[in-house]
Amino acid sequence: MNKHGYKFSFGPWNIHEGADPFGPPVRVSVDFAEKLETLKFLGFDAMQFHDDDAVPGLDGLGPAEIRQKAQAMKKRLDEHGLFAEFVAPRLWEHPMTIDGAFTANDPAARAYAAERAKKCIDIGRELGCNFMVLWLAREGTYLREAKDAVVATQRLLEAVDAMLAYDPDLRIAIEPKPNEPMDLAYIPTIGHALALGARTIDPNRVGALVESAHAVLAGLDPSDEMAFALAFDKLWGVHLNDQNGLKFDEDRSFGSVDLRRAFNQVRVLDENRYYEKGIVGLDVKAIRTQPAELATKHLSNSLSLFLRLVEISRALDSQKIEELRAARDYEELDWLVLSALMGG
Ligand code: 3MF
Ligand code: MG
Repeated sequence: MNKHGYKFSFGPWNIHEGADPFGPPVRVSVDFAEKLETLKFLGFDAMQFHDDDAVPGLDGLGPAEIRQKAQAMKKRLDEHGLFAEFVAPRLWEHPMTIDGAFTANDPAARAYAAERAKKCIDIGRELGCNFMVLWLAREGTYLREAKDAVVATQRLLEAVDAMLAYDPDLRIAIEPKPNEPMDLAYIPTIGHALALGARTIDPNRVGALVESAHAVLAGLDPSDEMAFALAFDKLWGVHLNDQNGLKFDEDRSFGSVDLRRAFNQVRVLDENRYYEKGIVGLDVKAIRTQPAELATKHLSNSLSLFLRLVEISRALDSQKIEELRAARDYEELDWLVLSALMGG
């Protein structure tokens, strides 16, 4: 398949059993080996990892065991001609992280988070991947008075500094999200992520990852969030998906809700040569009604849609667009884009 210069990834959590807060799993769980085969079969290039996707049960393991298991995972990836795009510390499932990880009020919980982050970095090193994505899941509050937001922000900065100091080769992309699982998160937008990065001990090693649905949940346009990071060379990752308004995090197939919004994300990435800079990551889930044997179409559809939109974007008449901008005829420009999306 001609991928127009792009490389694609997804994470093992994107092949999902379909459980939601109101009902149990509806699909059998697929083991990691099969997910790896599927990734390769569908034409993806890289796997996204949480630390415990790469080394299950790592909280109960010592450093030597963790290293050994991570090396075994690296071998499996190599055998498939795949690589790890990033390793993300899963700092939201362990009982110690109930009140947040780096911003927990309990010092023992913060110490747990710091140790877990180091284990994640160790795993990345063994996977040949010095790139961490940091989704700050529970760093926020259910009620505002529960934590001091200024202290919490300083604690996040200290935590990122500690990770940068632990490994001089590490690069971190912060993945903002405004809510869920918390009511209010401390790092809700790309602006927050980049401001935090700018105050660390090594700003050159901190960037951002934009997830389409997270931007929509913040009431923002994903392509503008991407553009803001691209303007400063800080867009180091994307999680493409879609989201129908201000609801729970839906992780719908890319472009399935708002095709034009998807088009504008592809366009800003393509016009800024993102294919030379990063991987096109998906963070999509099959809807719960999808039968188990048909539960990878959200992945293949998202990838195909991205490539179709690249073609549409590249085929647009750029001279015509410049003329319409100069004439301020944005209604005609609107029609040009809509016509292209409807097939010309
Ligand atoms: C939650 C997310 C996360 C992150 C992942 C990698 C579980 O809304 O998007 O997926 O993408 O933890 O950082
Ligand atoms: Mg994500």
